[in-house]
Amino acid sequence: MALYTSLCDLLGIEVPILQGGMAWVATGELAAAVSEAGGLGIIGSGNAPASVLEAEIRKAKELTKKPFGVNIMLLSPFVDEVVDLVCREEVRVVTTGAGNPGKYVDRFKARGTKVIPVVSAVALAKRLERQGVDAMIAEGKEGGGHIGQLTTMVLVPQIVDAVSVPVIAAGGIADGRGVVAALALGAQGVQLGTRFICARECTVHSNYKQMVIKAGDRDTVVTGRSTGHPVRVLHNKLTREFERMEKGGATALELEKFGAGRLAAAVREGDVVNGSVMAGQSAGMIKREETASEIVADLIAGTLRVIGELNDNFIIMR
Ligand code: TUI
Repeated sequence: MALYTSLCDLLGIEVPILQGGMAWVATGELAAAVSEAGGLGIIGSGNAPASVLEAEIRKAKELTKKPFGVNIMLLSPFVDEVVDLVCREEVRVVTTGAGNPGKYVDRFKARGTKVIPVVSAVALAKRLERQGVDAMIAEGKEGGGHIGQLTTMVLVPQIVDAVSVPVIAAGGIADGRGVVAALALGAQGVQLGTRFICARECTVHSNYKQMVIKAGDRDTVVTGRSTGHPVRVLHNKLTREFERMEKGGATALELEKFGAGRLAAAVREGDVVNGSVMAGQSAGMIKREETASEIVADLIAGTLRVIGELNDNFIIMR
């Protein structure tokens, strides 16, 4: 991984693998386990108030001395208090999702916190580079949760060409083949969410993990397009009802009310029938629960194996 040391140096990590800061799912335990394994663990703040996030940051600080990050979900009603907390706690890395973090960038930078927004289009990437972000996560629509319009395959090279900060690829990456593909597209690192849902240290309800493990290639759907906030989830009774409401012309407010609390119900109570089981299309590739350290080791071994195979085949072709 010597080629990819600049991103690792920037973040103080050993391997260029980030764990997505998934709302409710990415707790202090999971983030600490990924950081201990040499990657960057990231706590998800989602829609939670700062007091909930504070407990997770404390937990992560008890479990690891290595750097970890916090994801700030910019649609959250608590975003300002979460930003204050992250500054107070001197979190080393902040990722953002579901919006433009521009107005917060200067505050983070003044404290030496690295700022890494998720982007799903070139225009925002260019704007944020001008505002001084340290790197960017280009997330394609194969990913779970809130998504943009473009696939990873076309988004990553266009972002890489548009900016000069390091780009981290996300969306649809679950093994060494995906890591090599991302590096080939010009990314300097990868972020995985769905595979880490099935990490042993991930505290989601076992029903949630089992649903990801059992999922096949076509088991995710995208709901919420009519609200302007499309979300990829595993299909269930909730998604069928949501689709019926969207087709019937329900307003964004009605849909928002109907969807409220559904992710927490799936994550905490294991309600995978009426709850929102957010996961990416890579769910079909995930076969078992493993420790975070086994996942990171498998990603690195897979990456090196695929690079070796490509090299060997190229020599034979010639
Ligand atoms: O943020 C995510 N994934 C998420 S957030 C979340 S919680 C939620 N629940 C219901 C509705 C909405 C959110 C669950 N999963 N991923 C990162 C991500 N960010 N993907 C796409 C974007 C994005 C989209 C638009 C980033 C910036 C953006 O810019 C809009 C603008 O203002 O220019």
